[in-house]
Amino acid sequence: ADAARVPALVIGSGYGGSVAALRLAEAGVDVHVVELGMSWDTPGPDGKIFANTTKPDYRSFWLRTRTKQPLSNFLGFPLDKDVPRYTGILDAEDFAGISVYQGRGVGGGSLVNGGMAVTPRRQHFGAVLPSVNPDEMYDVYYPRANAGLGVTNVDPAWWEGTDCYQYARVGRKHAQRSAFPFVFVPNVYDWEYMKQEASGAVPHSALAGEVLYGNNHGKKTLVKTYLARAKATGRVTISPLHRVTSVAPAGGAYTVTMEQLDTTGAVTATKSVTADRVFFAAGSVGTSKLLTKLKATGVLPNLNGEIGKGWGDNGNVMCGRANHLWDPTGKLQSAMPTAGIDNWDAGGAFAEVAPLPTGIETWASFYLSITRNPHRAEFTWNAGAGRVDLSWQTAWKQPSIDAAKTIFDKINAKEGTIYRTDLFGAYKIWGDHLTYHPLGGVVLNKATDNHGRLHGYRGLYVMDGSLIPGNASVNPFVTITALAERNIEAIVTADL
Ligand code: FAE
Repeated sequence: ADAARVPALVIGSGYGGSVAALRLAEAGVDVHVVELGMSWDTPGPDGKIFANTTKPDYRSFWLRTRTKQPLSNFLGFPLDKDVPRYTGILDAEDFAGISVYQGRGVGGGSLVNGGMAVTPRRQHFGAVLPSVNPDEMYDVYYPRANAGLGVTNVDPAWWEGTDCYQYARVGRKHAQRSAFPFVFVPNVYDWEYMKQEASGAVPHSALAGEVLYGNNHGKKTLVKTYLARAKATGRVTISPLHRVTSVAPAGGAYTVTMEQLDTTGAVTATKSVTADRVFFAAGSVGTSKLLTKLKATGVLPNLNGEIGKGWGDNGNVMCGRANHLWDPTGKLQSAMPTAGIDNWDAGGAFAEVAPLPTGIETWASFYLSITRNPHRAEFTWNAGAGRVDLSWQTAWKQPSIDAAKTIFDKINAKEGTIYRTDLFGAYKIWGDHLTYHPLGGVVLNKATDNHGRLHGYRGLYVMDGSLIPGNASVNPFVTITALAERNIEAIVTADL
């Protein structure tokens, strides 16, 4: 990390950063990746690298002394508990009106996410990325991204018979009885591994509920796909536990300043590197916060007025339904979702049939809905507090709740069932306090050109979810990856 000069520095090792690192290295460029979180490669005292979803511990949360579980309550009992402050894997980053969940570590969000790898329906793409030619995306870059990520479909015959997807079959039955389209969704999980979990041949991973705090076996994270290929080029180095704090012009290149952290989050060193080109891939929130601060504090004054704008939550809202006693969802639930209810065109909602892997029968159906929510928030520099604020308001979730109700009010009426009121505390039906899918803040073709080159500075690029203006109509990482593949190809061809 102390090397005086690097040709390319990538900030962050999630989807955008991993694609950039691989393609630059393949083009013969030496790449230095700087990652805020840890390199998750060392087992803890229990012999496992990652903690279980049902038993959060010091590894689970980013610099918190108490867990902040997305489902905070169960049957009236609060679930959160004290944990030692540690550079753990899941960040619940609190802004005034919303908590934004993000992965922390080498591999970014791929470490903690559900692996749902969804390509938006083509007729919706114009609303997702209006300035991008859909032909090139659907002919070239979506296929390239899906191949690079290792996306595949569950074997439908196995899915029909296995105990661990009973909850999804119940979800299908209810969707179909209310005449909603029920769609299978691809995933990056290794299905052969999951079959062996189910037959007892290998250690349980998805079938042990491993997802939110990392997955010890079957999920093909970026560490196993793009980052493995990037490392194999011999041109990529990664510095974990380093936080980039500044990128300043320095005679045609850039001085990148970073803080090294220990596992309590304390800064142990401050370093700087000169980079010819800098690729911002710190995620929608990370990249937006950095650029908003650097513009406002006069470090990068030529960035344009679009910096920090166009942020959305992908319309995320959660809810549970209480099923009848004769309709159990199963005590064994695979943590990797495989299906959704698509009411996007009629009601503005796509509902993932999500697992509730508690290890006991809950008679609950649980859903994460992605909805068409028109609200867009802005990041601004708060000079007094020395931090970046986000203008999102909790009340802005109402259009998302209304959209989700187009599905679940109908299903409840048909089935004679009700919403669960015990999952988010205080008789709340809707999980409207959070998002898993931050998008936007440095929107493509506004804050950058149509390929992610930041306006105002040669050699500065944005590669991550901050380019997508707030909504992807489905789970976002395939689109983030495909857009990064498209943009880096243009940059390698024209700029290097
Ligand atoms: P991301 O993957 O967040 O990577 C950014 C990286 O930059 C992180 O590793 C940060 O630690 C690092 N970083 C941040 N600030 C700095 C800094 N100052 N210096 C150095 N490094 C920094 O960004 N999406 C799906 O498509 N399907 C799913 O099933 C799904 N499930 C999800 C479940 C959960 C619980 C969560 C939290 C997210 C889920 N997502 C899912 C969303 C998906 O993981 C997310 O859209 C992508 O990870 C975003 O990719 P980026 O490359 O934008």
